[in-house]
Amino acid sequence: MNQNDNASEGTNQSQTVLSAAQPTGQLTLGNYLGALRHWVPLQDQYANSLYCIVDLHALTVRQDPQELRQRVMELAAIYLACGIDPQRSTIFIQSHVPAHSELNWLLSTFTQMGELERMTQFKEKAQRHKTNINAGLFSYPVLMAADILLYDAHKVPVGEDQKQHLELARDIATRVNGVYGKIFQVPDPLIAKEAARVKDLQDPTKKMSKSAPSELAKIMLLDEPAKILKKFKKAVTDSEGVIRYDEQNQPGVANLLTIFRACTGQSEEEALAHFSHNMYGKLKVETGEAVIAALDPVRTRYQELMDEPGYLAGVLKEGAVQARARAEGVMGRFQEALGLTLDGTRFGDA
Ligand code: ATP
Ligand code: LTN
Repeated sequence: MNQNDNASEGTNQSQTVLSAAQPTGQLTLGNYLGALRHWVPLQDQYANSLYCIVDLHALTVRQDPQELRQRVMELAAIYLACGIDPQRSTIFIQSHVPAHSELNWLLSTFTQMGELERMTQFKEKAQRHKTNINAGLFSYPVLMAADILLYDAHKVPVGEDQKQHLELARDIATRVNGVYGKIFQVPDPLIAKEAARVKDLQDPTKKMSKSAPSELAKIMLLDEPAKILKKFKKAVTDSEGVIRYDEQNQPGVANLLTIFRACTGQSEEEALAHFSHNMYGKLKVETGEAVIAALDPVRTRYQELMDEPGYLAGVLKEGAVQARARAEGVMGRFQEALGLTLDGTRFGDA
């Protein structure tokens, strides 16, 4: 992982890591290579890790309630199957910790409309959705800032597409601290050096997105091996006929090389040497095979976990209890600073 230039000082062991994904459908290979697979080793490097299932963010698109419940459990199983260890990390559902919504409101009063208007993800999504461009979609990054600032997170491992949202979280935290003294920890993004933006297999100028309408465009984490191979065989490349790493002119080939390297651990030189004198067919098949090998243990473990719904519920319940307790410190500090407490408390608090 690439430590941000502004990374704050301090030992890892006393720092907190937080990240999240939306329960909006099965995760893609992009989510895995750009984000989730990096979460696992961070558990060894940092004392505290929190991994959230952001169901409130998912509501920016209309969800079927039954399906949303199912997807939350599936995402919890994916977290565990990827190697997030509930003994060391707090795994929880965003809406089960009401402080996320409360902090979201408070932070929205420290966020300028113009800042949100500049968010490229909002602009893209607003264009794509066409209808139901709701205020939640617009203020989505404020809720994300709340997720992070609520736990004094130092490091936030995410894919490249979240960089702008992280910048906003930093700006909001710095702004609040400038007025009231140190209320929030200013978080640093942790963006992977490799595969931080896995591309769509049918349009390699776009990121691989779980909401892409074309099935062939995306590899889902739980796809059967035969399906994975088929999708790679149909991946869009170009007519150059040469395997080299040129993101500008050969984005499809560059994407396949990136995925191949992320799944095999090979350097750019090794991968290029491996495929020298070969045609695209071999690159596609071997990339597919490398992905199958990388995802196989995740799929197997996922299936075992989905047969244990009681265990999954227990992990999420314990996670919510831990997260609620942790959120109290920051919320108390901020409420006090804003003048929302009377005699140091809020009526109705225990
Ligand atoms: P959508 O694609 O539907 O907009 P998403 O997959 O981007 O949703 P999340 O599920 O919240 O949204 O993403 C979880 C993590 O995966 C985030 O850290 C995000 O940066 C990362 N990620 C998503 N897509 C990619 C990609 N194509 N390459 C690398 N990382 C990605
Ligand atoms: N916005 C992110 C998901 C997300 C997140 C977070 C990531 C919501 N809250 C807090 C890291 C930390 C996305 O769309 N990928």
